[in-house]
Amino acid sequence: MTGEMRTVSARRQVRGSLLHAAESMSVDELRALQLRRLRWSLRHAYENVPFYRKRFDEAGVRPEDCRELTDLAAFPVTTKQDLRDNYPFGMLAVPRDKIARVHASSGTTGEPTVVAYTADDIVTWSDLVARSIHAAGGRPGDMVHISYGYGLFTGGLGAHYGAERLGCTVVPASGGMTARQVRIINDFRPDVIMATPSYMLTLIEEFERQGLDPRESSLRVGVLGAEPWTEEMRAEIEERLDMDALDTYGLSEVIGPGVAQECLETKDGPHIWEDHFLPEVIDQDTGASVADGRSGELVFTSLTKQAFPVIRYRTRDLSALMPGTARPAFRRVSRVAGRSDDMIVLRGVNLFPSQIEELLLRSADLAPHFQLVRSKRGHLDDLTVRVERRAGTSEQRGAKAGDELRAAVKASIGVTVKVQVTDPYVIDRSEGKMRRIIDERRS
Ligand code: DLL
Repeated sequence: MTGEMRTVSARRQVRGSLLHAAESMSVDELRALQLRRLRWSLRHAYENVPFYRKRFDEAGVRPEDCRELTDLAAFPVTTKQDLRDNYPFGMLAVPRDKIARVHASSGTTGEPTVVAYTADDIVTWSDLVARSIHAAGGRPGDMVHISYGYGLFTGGLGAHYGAERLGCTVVPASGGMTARQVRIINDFRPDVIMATPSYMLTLIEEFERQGLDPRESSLRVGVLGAEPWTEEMRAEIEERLDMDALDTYGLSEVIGPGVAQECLETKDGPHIWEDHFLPEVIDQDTGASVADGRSGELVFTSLTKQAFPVIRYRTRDLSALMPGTARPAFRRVSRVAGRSDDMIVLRGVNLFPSQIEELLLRSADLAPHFQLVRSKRGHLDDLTVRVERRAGTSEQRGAKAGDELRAAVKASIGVTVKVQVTDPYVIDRSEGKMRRIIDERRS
């Protein structure tokens, strides 16, 4: 275990470039590295986590049965429920006193999941977030304003350590106190901002409220993620802020931010840092492997994590694996439409909030602030899209845009929804991850 641990944090750089050596590997080199690390990770989990030992034994597989990357498919998957069942520290693969940090996510049901890091894991994580910020266009010496929440959420501290690792000046703003954040951005003149896309909109609006032109701000690059967003939202943010907005993807159980990052030169979806995380896509119902390019549930196996290895962790995120472009050896995730938990099944039709976002942002009269309210009429489920008309749009034009949105939803998703167009500034603003769905059916 120690041999692999040492190589994990070794940081080689390509001469004359800020690219990490791994970023320019060939596919063959990457596959060989993945196999070596995968075999280590399976053994590490089996030998040190009773949960994995039991699961592997029940499935009749041993770490040494993994001779090819495809052999991983024979190993059992791990679910969020498994992590909850082992709350708080049952999934740790190192003694508690070797843990340098814990984070936790509260999840939708309120039951927390704990994740943990050794000091080496923190170095790996920092390297990967540094690599991500760099891929997005951040450079050493840049000032990075971090609006992801600090605390048990992995966003704030994950981004912070990565930005420091890259050699940036970090402004640890965290979430909230939006008026003060705008003041700080205006005064300090940061180059890069890290925030959820929905909070980025909140900040843009606050700029305008303070009489400042967001396009005049110093911000050059946004590293935006932690929630689903669309190409239309990217266009909105880039236009209103005059900066490049890049998608960043990650989840606590796998490491936090720094799992996959979109590159500035191609802007075509996040590249997965496959030298540390082996991705698979499976059919949600049958669990069978799905070929690259086909949609399904993303599954990750950590290849280098010490404290909290995850083997075939089911993310519940729906996506597809696409070939690498800007970093040719690393596959990309197609835009994550959302978690299967966020999928609304309305009279038999599946629908994600991001599909509504895409349609409503096509209207010049509707603002990108919306919520989906689920209610019941008799036995029938209803869905109301609450959306604001833009400041400057008349009530009448807003109502017309609402009618058009309803028709567009019917035409492209195939389901009838209600649309309620409100006055501007009525819908709650995001301070982090935006809650899009309000369920009134049980109240
Ligand atoms: O949100 C980690 C993170 C922090 C990622 C900051 C990026 C930036 P969790 O709180 O565990 O971790 O939530 C993870 O958020 O499974 C997805 O459903 C969703 N998610 C994260 N990034 C994206 C993205 C952090 N770029 C869950 N697009 C994941 C769509 C995303 N969904």
